[in-house]
Amino acid sequence: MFLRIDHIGVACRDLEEKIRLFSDTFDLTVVAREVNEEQGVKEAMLHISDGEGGGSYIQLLEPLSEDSPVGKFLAKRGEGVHHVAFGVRDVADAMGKISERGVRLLDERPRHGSMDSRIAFLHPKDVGGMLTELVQAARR
Ligand code: CMX
Ligand code: CO
Repeated sequence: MFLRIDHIGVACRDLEEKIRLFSDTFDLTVVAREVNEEQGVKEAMLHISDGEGGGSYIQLLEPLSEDSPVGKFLAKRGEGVHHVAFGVRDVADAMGKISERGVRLLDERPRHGSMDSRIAFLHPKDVGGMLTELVQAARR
């Protein structure tokens, strides 16, 4: 079902500071920056490599408000890995299969993600405590 790891999402208090840290430490380049109001984040994608169906990235996330998913996470757990995102060929198809296997979906239908991808989240309590995102990358 999974093509590759699309990205690791990292919760940050200060996006610009963490962009400098990750790009300087690992020689990574920012390939996209956006504000996603629906997800409550200001974010940057740092490119690692290209693979089947899309690339692999580190996604740095700063919350737009304290009551957003990343805002709550920072208050509860502090900075660090927030979620793991897997690349799939067809996000709606993957959502259907995973839901039939008893895992709760946090999204009823795919939403807009970074770089025009289509995304959906799975409940962390049903995936061993790991907040999991499915990503169908935009066609290039
Ligand atoms: N990883 C693992 N577990 C997590 C978690 C995370 N990132 N966030 C919350 N949890 C756990 C909590 O610790 C809590 O467990 P306990 O009951 O044992 O304490 C449980 O899940 C419920 O958490 P909560 O704080 O009561 O509930 P929230 O209102 O914070 O909701 C969640 C949690 C996962 C449902 C919500 O964050 C969500 O819908 N996330 C999906 C959307 C998202 O994260 N968007 C930002 C990223 C956007 C992007 O990648 O593009
Ligand atoms: Co993500």
